[in-house]
Parts: sequence; C-alpha cells; structure tokens
Amino acid sequence: MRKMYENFAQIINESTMNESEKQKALKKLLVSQDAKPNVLITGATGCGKSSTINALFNTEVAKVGTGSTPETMQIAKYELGNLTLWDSPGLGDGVEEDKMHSKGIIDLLTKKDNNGNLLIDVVLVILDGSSRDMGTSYELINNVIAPCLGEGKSHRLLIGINQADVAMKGRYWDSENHKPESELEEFLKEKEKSVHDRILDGTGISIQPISYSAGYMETNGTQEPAYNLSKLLFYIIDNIPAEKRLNVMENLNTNQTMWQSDDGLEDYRNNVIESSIGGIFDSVIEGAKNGIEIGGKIGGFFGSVGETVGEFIGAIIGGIGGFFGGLFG
Ligand SMILES: Nc1nc2c(ncn2[C@@H]2O[C@H](COP(=O)(O)OP(=O)(O)OP(=O)(O)O)[C@@H](O)[C@H]2O)c(=O)[nH]1
Ligand SMILES: [Mg+2]
Repeated sequence: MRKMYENFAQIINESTMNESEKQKALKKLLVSQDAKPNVLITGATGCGKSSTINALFNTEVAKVGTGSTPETMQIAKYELGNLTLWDSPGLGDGVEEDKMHSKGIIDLLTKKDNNGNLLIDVVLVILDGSSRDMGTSYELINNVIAPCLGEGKSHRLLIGINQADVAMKGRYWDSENHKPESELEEFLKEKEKSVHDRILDGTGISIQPISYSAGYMETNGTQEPAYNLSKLLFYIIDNIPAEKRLNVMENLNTNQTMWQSDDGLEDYRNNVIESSIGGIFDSVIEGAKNGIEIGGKIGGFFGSVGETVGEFIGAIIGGIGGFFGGLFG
C-alpha cells in the first residue's frame, strides 16, 4: 500500500469507530487508491502550460520554452502515478495546426474511460495574462471546448490567467513578497471579469477565472515563486470527483515556497486538504464531529495545517497534514 494510504488506513484502524464504520472507510480508501484522475491543460503557445504543470506537480516532465518556437507541438501525456496530465497546444499556430489541435482536444474531451464515464475530469485553459489578444483563446473556449463539456458538466472547464506578475509589463509586482500591489490586483480583477463576461456571452456558462503566476526562473538562476497556485489547485481539486482527489494530492510539488503566496481571500491550502479528505472520509469526519475519539498515534502525524478546523476534524486533517504539511509547510 502506498505511503499516504498506509497513513490513512492506520488512522482509521486506530480510531474508535465501530467495526462497520471502519470497514466502510477502508473500502472508500481502496476505491480512492485506484482512482485515475485525468487533467487536460491547454492554451496558446507560450501561455505557460509547461510552467504550470511543473509548478503544480512533483515533476519536471514538461519542457519549458525558451524561444519563440512552440515546445508543445502535439498532445503530450504525462503519467504521475495514477494521475494523468494531458498537455495540448491551443489555437493560433496556423490553419492546419488549429484543425489538428481542435480535433485532438475534442476527441479527448468526449472520450470515455473503462467505466463509461468521461475520461477528462477537468480541462484547464490557460490564458496569458500579459497578452492583450485573447481572441484565439475565446475561440478555443467558446467554439471548441464548451460544446464538448457534456450536459450539466460545465464544472469541467477551468480558466487560469497566468503570468499575473507581468500582466502590467512587470509594474506593480511586489517581487519581495511575490504578490501584486493594489494597482495590479485591481487590473487582474478587471481582467478576470472581462474574461468571465466574454465566455458567458459566447457560451452561457458562468466561470470565475483565476489569475495566478506559475513562477519563472530569473536570469540569475533563482526561482521566482508562484502566486495563487494553492488557489488554482483548490479549484482543480474541488471540481474533480471526490474519490480521485487524493491521487492528485499524492503528486504535488513538494517545494513549499511555491504554495505560499496567494490573495488571502480564503485559506486555500486548508480548503484543498478539507476537500480532498472530506470527499472520501465524510463518514469518518461526521463520526469525529459526533464525538468519536480518534485514538492512537495520530499525534505523531500532526502538522500545522489542520489546526484551524476544529479539534476532531483537525486531528484527522492534521493526521494527513503530516503528509500534506510537508508539501504546504
Ligand atoms: N513572468 C512569468 N513568466 C512565465 C510564467 N509562466 C511561464 N512563463 C514563461 O513563459 C515562457 C513560456 O512558458 P511555457 O511554460 O514553456 O509555456 P507553454 O504554454 O508550455 O508553451 P508551449 O509549450 O511552447 O506552447 C517561459 O519563458 C516561461 O518561463 C509566469 O507566471 N510569469
Ligand atoms: Mg509547453
């Protein structure tokens, strides 16, 4: 059994839940362990698909471009444990290329897995926040992706506005704290709203885009940390089926500094943990809320992450937080 699942099983086994509750929780754990999340990432050349993949996940699989030639020519597939990432070019590379890429995206979005469910859990469309020309991205979203989401499945579409740091050509970026100053923050808010409105107009779907920065390597070789990466992760986690969330969590970037700067509107890291655990362990958490004591050695796993969410839930989340706390610091 993989490490994270071992910890879960131990917590369940050492709890004072009754036998049938334990069995129920352990069964959910097994289902979760084998679940296969699939995330499609797309967007115009140079928007930051590879950088976003490398920022979110514990890998450097996706090659980041240095020049003007597109690095991602066709759909690339990265398998990280049970998590599969699909990296597809968007539109804007030429008539023939656009046809090919559209077809690739449509095929993937309508593909079913072995259980007859849609294979792709979410598609993250990345826009380049520093670009003024979003025309091809709207075409991609409104005419290629939106029609393929499926009835009642508009939650499969997520929109990220990357390169928040250079959205105003580098002005108003607080590079010491890795976040926008108020002028840039305001600018990003307006950008989010205009993207929201354009997509609502074109498709009737209301989506709240998330502006963020995947981070980048400075010329002197130091890494500028990401901004709003935890927020982006929360929206990914929250929009995929509950039983698949832990297998996304298992593959996160362990470089803590990448997760720490965000807009502070919510506690995204806590949200991520609650959302990924809560979906599967609702029965456990319910039990805990009702006063069942989670006994045993969980103190040893206890991390700082879960402390704000109440004693018992905190014990469970803290227990897992020992694992996730290593990611989020
Ligand atoms: N300043 C800044 N630069 C970024 C950010 N994200 C990506 N970049 C830079 O943008 C360039 C393109 O990034 P990639 O991640 O290769 O973009 P891509 O979408 O994978 O590009 P293709 O695969 O060529 O389509 C690289 O020089 C990155 O370092 C960001 O958030 N801020
Ligand atoms: Mg790329």
